[in-house]
Amino acid sequence: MSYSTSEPESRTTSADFRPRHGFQTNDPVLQTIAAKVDAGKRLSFEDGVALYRSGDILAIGWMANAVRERMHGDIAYFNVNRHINPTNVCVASCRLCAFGRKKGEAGTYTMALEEAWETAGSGLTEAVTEFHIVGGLHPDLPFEYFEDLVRGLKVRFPKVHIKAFTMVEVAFLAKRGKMTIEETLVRMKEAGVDSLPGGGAEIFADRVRHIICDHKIDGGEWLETARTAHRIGLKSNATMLYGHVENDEDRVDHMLRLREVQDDTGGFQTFIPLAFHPDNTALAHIPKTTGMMDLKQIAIGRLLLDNFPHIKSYWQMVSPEMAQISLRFGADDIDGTVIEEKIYHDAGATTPQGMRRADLVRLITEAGRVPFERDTLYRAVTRSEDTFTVAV
Ligand code: V47
Repeated sequence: MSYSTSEPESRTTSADFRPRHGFQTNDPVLQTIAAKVDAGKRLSFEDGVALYRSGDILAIGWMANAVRERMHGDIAYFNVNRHINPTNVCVASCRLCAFGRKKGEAGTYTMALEEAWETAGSGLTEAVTEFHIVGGLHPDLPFEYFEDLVRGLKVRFPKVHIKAFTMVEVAFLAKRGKMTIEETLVRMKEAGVDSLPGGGAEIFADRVRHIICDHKIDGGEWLETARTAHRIGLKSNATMLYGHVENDEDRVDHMLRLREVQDDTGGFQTFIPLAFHPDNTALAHIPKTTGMMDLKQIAIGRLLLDNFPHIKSYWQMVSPEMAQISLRFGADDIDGTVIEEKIYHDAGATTPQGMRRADLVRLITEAGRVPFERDTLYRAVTRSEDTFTVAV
């Protein structure tokens, strides 16, 4: 298959945007927030908390949908991607995680480079445009392993965008390799990393991080690593893990800290709220998130993060059905084909491992949106029988 791409600006419809339905709520707090949203004014910390405390999901969804349609019209983005997790060996022991395992424990794996390259090409029935690569913090793998992994992928799949390594992995590899964050990112970029995924952000508040991931870099270090990536020209995403021990204030604080960095760098592309999956983790006693919370999270993300171009409802995480409905509650992206997912499936996810391109198109179309195949940088992908082109 072949593909080509075009610039995203041409697809916005802000000039002629008019909400299609009237806004209704009896809640005076939401009415005040709606007036701000309508005027394009930035929402405050207190507004964010008030949105979480409200049960009026239709009013919240209406506002988020209005913003989403102002930015993207009816377009809903998806991509054809493949996840690769080179190792599950991890020194961190995060309570939130069911994927990572200590060295020597049962069930550990580390891909040889040949195996990783072979995995990249397997299940490739629809010509992926992105490899999404994240893994454990392996105590012994040298930095060169990751450089060689990326270089080898670029040689074998020169057209495929490599979105690789979370801020947490970058900081870990920097420390182990006795390099600065910037040196590490520059070497990764030279090897062929094109952008960074948004993982490892969890919740920035120290109190929460101490409970769910106390061996990881702290929130300030995550944000500083993102700033550095953006400064050297690497775009990234940003995630937020919700539905565990955090409260409304922690979530709002997390998003406002992201918004602050984005004001300075403009380097974030997409915000991805991730619903916590408790099975097989040290926090297995925590109940799974509910539909109400999942929808609210997407909508509030869209409303608070006024400087983020995209909000993704990751179908693997919230289910294809919920991702589809999210396209009317603030989301403009549902992620991609994925092909092989390990992190959530180890934590009890019952979603499929991957979806076909046609399934994603159907989900979007039935939501009354217009499916738009994007590459990682949101350029249009045009496919022909046996190849694809990205308009630049
Ligand atoms: O960083 C780990 C989370 C993240 C669990 O950038 C868990 O396009 C829920 O970041 N329950 C990795 N979440 C995934 C990720 C991601 C996914 C899709 C797209 C993009 C993107 C990024 O998954 C981790 C962590 O925050 N995670 N364990 C769990 N039990």
